[in-house]
Amino acid sequence: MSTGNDRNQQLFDRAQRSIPGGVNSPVRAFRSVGGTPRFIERALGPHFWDANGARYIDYIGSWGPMIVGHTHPDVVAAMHAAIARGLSYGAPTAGEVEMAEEIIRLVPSIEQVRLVSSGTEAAMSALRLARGAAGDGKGRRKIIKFEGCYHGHADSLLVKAGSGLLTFGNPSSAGVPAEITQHTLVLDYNDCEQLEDAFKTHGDDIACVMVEVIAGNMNLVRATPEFIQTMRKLCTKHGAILVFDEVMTGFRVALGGAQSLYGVQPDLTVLGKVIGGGMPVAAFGGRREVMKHLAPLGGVYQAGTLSGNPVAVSCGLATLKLIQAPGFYERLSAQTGKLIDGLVAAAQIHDVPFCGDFVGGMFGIYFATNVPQSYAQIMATDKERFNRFFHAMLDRGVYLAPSAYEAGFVSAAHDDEVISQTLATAGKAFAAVAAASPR
Ligand code: KE4
Repeated sequence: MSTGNDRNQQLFDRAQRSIPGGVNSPVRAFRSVGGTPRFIERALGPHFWDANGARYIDYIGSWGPMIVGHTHPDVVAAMHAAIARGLSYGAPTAGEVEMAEEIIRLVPSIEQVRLVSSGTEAAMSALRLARGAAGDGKGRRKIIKFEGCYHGHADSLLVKAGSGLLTFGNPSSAGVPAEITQHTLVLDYNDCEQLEDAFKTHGDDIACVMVEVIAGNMNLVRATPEFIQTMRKLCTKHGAILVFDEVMTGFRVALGGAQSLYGVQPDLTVLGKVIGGGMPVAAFGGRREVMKHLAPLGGVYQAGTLSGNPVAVSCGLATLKLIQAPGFYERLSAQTGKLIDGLVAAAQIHDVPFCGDFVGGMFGIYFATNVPQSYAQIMATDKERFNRFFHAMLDRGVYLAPSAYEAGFVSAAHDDEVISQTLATAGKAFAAVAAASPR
């Protein structure tokens, strides 16, 4: 039991009696960084407050959705109006059509789209659709994903690399039978040669390649343009479906997502986070030729009680409207750049090996000399120094992602004052890191 008057610890002790690990999503338990998770009571703009009333500058933004800042008045007003009309009908609504049309207009590779309630559900459904539609609708079983990329927790995607290169994957979670993962090939991110070899060996059996074009689940790691162009070329040649998982990067790194930055069109795109603005809205969509295989038109089944929920969609639509303001992404990118440049400068003053990278409103920070370009290089970064830095920042009111292997997020509400407060705090945090672990 907790002692003292730390409400976070009291709530955490209580939560662990009724919820496994005391949380509803594992990363929130602080197991990677240690310490007591903060139970958040309210949020506004770039800040949120914990159960002790302590204020933090928030750099997780609910892991991406809160791109316009917390409790934006336009978003709150839109939701209040929707709530007053009813919460859920289980029947189509005009708002869903408007949302679908907005997504199609903003993401040119998407000709038709289906709304669901989570990124996991969207990625799982896109995978099933790809398997059903591949090979001109004859269907295929094998899929390719990449080590370090996360696409939610559907069984086929909870896979770690096979024992040798080009051997099919093994479950990365208990409860997933090997029969489920035997068709999943896990390759190295940014390794074009492996990709070429995989298609040489399995080409016409491959249903799809699923990738985070800018990976955000092994910290931030950019795909090389060659890597993405190679997978586009190979999928086209072999009749495989190319799936971009843009749950995190969609409307986060640019209005058109990562695919607009790389100039490569996938066959399917998976979306989430920002399109819900903090409410449970996700989506998968793409070429009409592929989407026509989805029920009720085709044989690939997918369904959902709360898919396209009117209150959630009202939040998403209000968010999508705000991010289309002229100069939104230029301003967002400028603020993220000030953050990263300032952190790098602060680390240099204290002689701490550190670097950073960012794309739009998404960033990676690394206790390493060079920006990592692969899963192996991410794994070689200094986790202990990250954890020290994390707590030194948290204790001073700056909340970073509680893991060295997650990306961070800036919102439109992170103005110059907030960024300069963050950098002043970072100076103290890097001093603490240097004192605790001199080079
Ligand atoms: P959800 O089921 O959590 O909505 O989305 C799964 C998902 C799919 N694809 C990508 C690229 C994702 O980043 C995610 C979820 N991202 C994590 C952050 N690493 C969500 C945070 C969490 O798991 O609590």
